[in-house]
Amino acid sequence: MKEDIQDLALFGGAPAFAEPLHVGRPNIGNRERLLQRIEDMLERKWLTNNGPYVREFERRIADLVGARHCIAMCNATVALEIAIRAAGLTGEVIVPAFTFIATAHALQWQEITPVFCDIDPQTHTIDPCRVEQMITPRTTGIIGVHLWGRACDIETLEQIARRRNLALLFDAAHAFGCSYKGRMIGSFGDAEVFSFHATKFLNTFEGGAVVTNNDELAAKMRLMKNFGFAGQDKVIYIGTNGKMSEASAAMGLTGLECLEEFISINYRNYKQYQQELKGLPGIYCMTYDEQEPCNYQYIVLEVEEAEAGIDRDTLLQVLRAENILARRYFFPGCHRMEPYRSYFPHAGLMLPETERLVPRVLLLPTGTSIGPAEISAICAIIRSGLRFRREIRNRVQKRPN
Ligand code: T4K
Repeated sequence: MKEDIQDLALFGGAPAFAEPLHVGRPNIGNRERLLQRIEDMLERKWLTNNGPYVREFERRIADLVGARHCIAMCNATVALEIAIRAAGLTGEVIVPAFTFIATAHALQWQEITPVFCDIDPQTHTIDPCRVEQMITPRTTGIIGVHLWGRACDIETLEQIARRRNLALLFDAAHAFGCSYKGRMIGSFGDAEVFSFHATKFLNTFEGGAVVTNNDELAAKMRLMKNFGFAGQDKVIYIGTNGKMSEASAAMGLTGLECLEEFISINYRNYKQYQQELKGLPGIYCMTYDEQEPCNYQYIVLEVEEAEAGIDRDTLLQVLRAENILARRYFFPGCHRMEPYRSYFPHAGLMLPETERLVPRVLLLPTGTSIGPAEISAICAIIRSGLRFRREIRNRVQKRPN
């Protein structure tokens, strides 16, 4: 353990980890099962285009989340684009600025303006009270994001959408395996979109899916993800290539068999971080509602500089020097990235909670490739970071970037 200032890598000690510890390390699942599936796939010589693994994966996902339809896709960004188009969104759509850039880009890509809305500082999700204020005659929809797997205030968003006649979609990229008031995420709003990217709780290497109870929407999205084909020589709609491959679905099916294991490891890691960081001034480890099923995929700290005596970015440097590659998701907020910062240079004025949060959030490594000893070492380094904050601040200020 790093008890002394000389032990910290910033002050000449050896890094705590010889190999980097990443946020977002993939949960792999049972390799033998995966390789067997790949072997079968090669034998079958059916690699993509709605193959048997994709169909099975879609069925399993739909059953698990209690939705009538699951349409598997090549990634969540394309899935969002397709859901947005199929739902008929145009003009302006209200989204949180505190999300991964894909949520906003999926709109702008189709020349729909993302209107950035502030978040609730407790949940980090879109604030329904603010949503009402952002509606204009050009607004056609709302996209809520279940950030970190914690559901938006779905009920209130549904009421607003109904009352104002708006479409309601959810970016559920983080929320596979999570619930809202006892019901699995996946059947709310007009449609919800999961990501199965390598870094997600369940992964298909790259991948995503739209889940919906709306038959018409589902049929449209199935066409759209396959160039609009409604038969071998018949195209009836504009479409793109959003298909998931068989190898991806094989990975997803294998992961689905290991979900309980993934959750229990994530939960164990989460409880250990909570325990070991408890009571540290200015370090707040985000909590999950343990009454709701949840994937516990993200360990999210908020660093309150005034109390901790160290700011988030300095703490990040302390960790990085030790080969702990913590991340500042979702810094600096979509509204401060291009093209949005040029389009809406003053958007931040409408986003006080987002602006307050983005300099504070830090994500720590978790998942199946990290164990109790590593978490103890990470927490000890954070404690040392706070203990030696004055010396660290001087050292970091002197370092070139
Ligand atoms: N909506 C939301 C709210 C999202 O968070 C995302 C994606 C989307 C929509 C869109 O979903 P997809 O279209 O991607 O399905 C990563 C992911 O690429 C992205 O999927 C994810 N959110 C976002 C939060 O994180 P980057 O730019 O941070 O990726 P990168 O390469 O820096 O990797 C992240 C960390 O994961 C690093 O510490 C390294 C580690 N890693 C990554 C990969 C790919 C591994 O250890 N192994 C790997 O194979 O975006």
